[in-house]
Amino acid sequence: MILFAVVSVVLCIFVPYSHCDSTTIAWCYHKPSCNDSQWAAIAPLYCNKTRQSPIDIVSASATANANLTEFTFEGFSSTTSMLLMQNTGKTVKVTLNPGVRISGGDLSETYDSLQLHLHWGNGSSVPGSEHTVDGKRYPMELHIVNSKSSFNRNTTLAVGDSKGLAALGFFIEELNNTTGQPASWKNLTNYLSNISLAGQSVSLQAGISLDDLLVGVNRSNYYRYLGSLTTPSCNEAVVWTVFKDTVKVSKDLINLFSSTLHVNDSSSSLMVNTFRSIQPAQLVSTQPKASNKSSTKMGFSLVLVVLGLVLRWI
Ligand SMILES: *[C@@H]1O[C@H](CO)[C@@H](O)[C@H](O)[C@H]1NC(C)=O
Ligand SMILES: *[C@@H]1O[C@H](CO)[C@@H](O)[C@H](O)[C@H]1NC(C)=O
Ligand SMILES: *[C@@H]1O[C@H](CO)[C@@H](O)[C@H](O)[C@H]1NC(C)=O
Ligand SMILES: *[C@@H]1O[C@H](CO)[C@@H](O)[C@H](O)[C@H]1NC(C)=O
Ligand SMILES: *[C@@H]1O[C@H](CO)[C@@H](O)[C@H](O)[C@H]1NC(C)=O
Ligand SMILES: *[C@@H]1O[C@H](CO)[C@@H](O)[C@H](O)[C@H]1NC(C)=O
Ligand SMILES: *[C@@H]1O[C@H](CO)[C@@H](O)[C@H](O)[C@H]1NC(C)=O
Ligand SMILES: *[C@@H]1O[C@H](CO)[C@@H](O)[C@H](O)[C@H]1NC(C)=O
Ligand SMILES: *[C@@H]1O[C@H](CO)[C@@H](O)[C@H](O)[C@H]1NC(C)=O
Ligand SMILES: *[C@@H]1O[C@H](CO)[C@@H](O)[C@H](O)[C@H]1NC(C)=O
Ligand SMILES: *[C@@H]1O[C@H](CO)[C@@H](O)[C@H](O)[C@H]1NC(C)=O
Ligand SMILES: CC(=O)N[C@H]1CO[C@H](CO)[C@@H](O)[C@@H]1O
Ligand SMILES: [Zn+2]
Repeated sequence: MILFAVVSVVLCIFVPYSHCDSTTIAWCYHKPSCNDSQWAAIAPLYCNKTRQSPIDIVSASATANANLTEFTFEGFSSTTSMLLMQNTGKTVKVTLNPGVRISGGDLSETYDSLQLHLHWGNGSSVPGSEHTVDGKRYPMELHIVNSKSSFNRNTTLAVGDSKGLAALGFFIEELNNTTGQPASWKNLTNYLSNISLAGQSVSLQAGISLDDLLVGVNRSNYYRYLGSLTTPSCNEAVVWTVFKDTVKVSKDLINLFSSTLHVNDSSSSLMVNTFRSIQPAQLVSTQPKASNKSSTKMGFSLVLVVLGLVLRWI
């Protein structure tokens, strides 16, 4: 989900969140009676178009693009960048302070980082990432949503531009045989109990940074494609970056999302399977393979050995 807020903030400012869903665009993920197969009918402007997200990334089909250089991450080491955590009824969202920005990575300009949110299945045993790689779905996916700085955080303008938003996707994998790890995720998930019902929010204490949450990910290696918001109204305005490395989080913490958060004020309806189904493939690119010096060297030695053997036999 990206920017559920675009729809809700604009249209639901005077109505409670619970009515908001039903009076604007009522949409759901995976219920038999209400699921993402209906989005094209509910939000026909974009959800039925041809540049939709998420997709299955076929690693062998990703083309090499040397322009996909390093990003520059500003404010990612700040321990005061995360302000407020909210249960939106569709996800858990953390609002970021002004001053968090990304550039580089073949983006056309600097983008302001607005918020992060997550997608999940039903505990670590039912995976719920949005993107998949070679058909593999990961337990969870973290999205950091960024908007062209020239739009000055105006998301209405950003969704009207085919590259107005840049989304960073990080897969969450299960870290086995341990609990409460990593510490940054233990800290973040501690707040989930404060926002178990839709519409609730909690202020975050200083202490953890975005870098802390992204521990273990080499951000030099990623897939790139042009896609859309993964929630209605599915605007085709997103430059997607999906990182190859995963963030490893212990099972107990992954399980907290699907066992703590609710989709409304009824404590019986847990928020589970918050991901859109896979959409038709798009052209995906990635960094060219590093020239393999060791293998070139090895190949050369192999030639010498073979040559040596041949010479002995002559
Ligand atoms: C999705 O909703 C439609 C009703 O609109 C239903 O026919 C279909 O079975 C549902 N799909 C799933 C997987 O539940
Ligand atoms: C979506 O597009 C497909 C093919 O282009 C079409 O068959 C279908 O009727 C469309 N659905 C809606 C709700 O417009
Ligand atoms: C890389 O950037 C250059 C200069 O902007 C552009 O001409 C070229 O098409 C780009 N290459 C790819 C593979 O996108
Ligand atoms: C999610 O998992 C729990 C515990 O395993 C189970 O009781 C529940 O039925 C599952 N919910 C869905 C929607 O699959
Ligand atoms: C965003 O830009 C649109 C179009 O220029 C404008 O109508 C709207 O008031 C702006 N929103 C905010 C919050 O500034
Ligand atoms: C942890 O175990 C699960 C299930 O056995 C496996 O899918 C996953 O890759 C493992 N995680 C790591 C980081 O090896
Ligand atoms: C969050 O909830 C815990 C109890 O689960 C409580 O001790 C704590 O004060 C709450 N924090 C905030 C910021 O509301
Ligand atoms: C974890 O969160 C608490 C507030 O709940 C904060 O005071 C503390 O500094 C954080 N610890 C770490 C290691 O980030
Ligand atoms: C990250 O990946 C790049 C490219 O594969 C590599 O050159 C670099 O050494 C890696 N960085 C770390 C810290 O492993
Ligand atoms: C909460 O959501 C569940 C599932 O969507 C629904 O069955 C229930 O009626 C809702 N409760 C309220 C009070 O809106
Ligand atoms: C480099 O070559 C070695 C030996 O052939 C191979 O084991 C290794 O996987 C290669 N590395 C890359 C990044 O292709
Ligand atoms: C290194 C280690 O202890 N691995 C174990 C982790 O837990 C799984 C079961 O969840 C075992 O199969 C591994 O041997
Ligand atoms: Zn998302």
